[in-house]
Amino acid sequence: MDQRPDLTGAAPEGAVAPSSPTADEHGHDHVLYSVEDGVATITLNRPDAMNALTILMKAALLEALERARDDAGARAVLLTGAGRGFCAGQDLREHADNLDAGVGLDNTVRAHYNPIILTITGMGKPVIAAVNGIAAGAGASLAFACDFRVVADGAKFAMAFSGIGLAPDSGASWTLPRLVGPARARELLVLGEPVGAARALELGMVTSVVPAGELTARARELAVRLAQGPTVAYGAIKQALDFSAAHSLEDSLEVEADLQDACAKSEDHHNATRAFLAKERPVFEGR
Ligand code: T3D
Repeated sequence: MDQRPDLTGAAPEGAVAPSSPTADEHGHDHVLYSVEDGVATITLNRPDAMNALTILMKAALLEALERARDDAGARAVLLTGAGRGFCAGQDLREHADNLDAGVGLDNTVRAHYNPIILTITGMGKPVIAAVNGIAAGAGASLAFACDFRVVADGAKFAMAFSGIGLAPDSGASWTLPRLVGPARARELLVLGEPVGAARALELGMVTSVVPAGELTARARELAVRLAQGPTVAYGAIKQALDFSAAHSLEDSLEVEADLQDACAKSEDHHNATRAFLAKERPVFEGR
């Protein structure tokens, strides 16, 4: 008999039907999505397990990120965790079951983590991580893939991969050196020591550290400000930086020229230029 756990999220016989495709057999939504003031908030919602990522949860997170990407009413995205953790990375209970069943990683890195990271980095609008507590393993990688990290003063980052005999995934080998430099990234990934919020700020891993009680308000403040900004230009800035990270100056100049042409066609650019000349404050509509 197949001993592998059912990772499809399908309800076992007799269970309450899920309330949505992202809910478990008890009707509990593992990822929440809401939009207010132009900001899509995505909340990892398995607080009892420090928001560790199961297959169901990874599928739900990817769905929420794609929804935010395609949502014209959302011009910035806020990613946070429910409870005292941001995200403890891969759910190790599910992982152990997979190891016992002889399926190893069950292709989850390629099937889930990679598309999640590419959807965050490829999002044509700013993504802010509101890091409310520990971000470990792939949970830290999720935060590193975002454009901004607003972090509660009690939060920590733990590059927990080596602690369980794994190498980094979810882009940490790409994002972390770009945040802290190659030598520090090597140290953090090999030694796997947790890094507190204040040290993370010193190292350049995070945008700002705020008192825990102010995290939601401060992260939202940044997100709302970004949601009122020139969305087309923000998307182009992200594309230009990602491209230049792996290309020559000559090639990057070409891409900058193309992106500038696209920005110059945006209504926001036309209106902001007129507003400057009229000595008025520009209002950006995100198009
Ligand atoms: O498929 C693949 O596996 C490949 C992908 C790998 C990517 C990765 O993310 S590898 C890294 C995996 N994550 C970790 O190694 C972190 C493991 N967790 C911890 O080290 C600690 O739990 C924390 C430092 C995150 C928090 O510590 P603490 O003392 O504040 O809380 P706790 O008591 O350890 O955890 C609270 C509960 O969350 C606890 O459940 P319980 O005992 O009350 O029922 C704990 O088991 C659960 N939990 C925490 N992390 C995970 C988890 N459950 C499943 N998976 C986890 N990753």
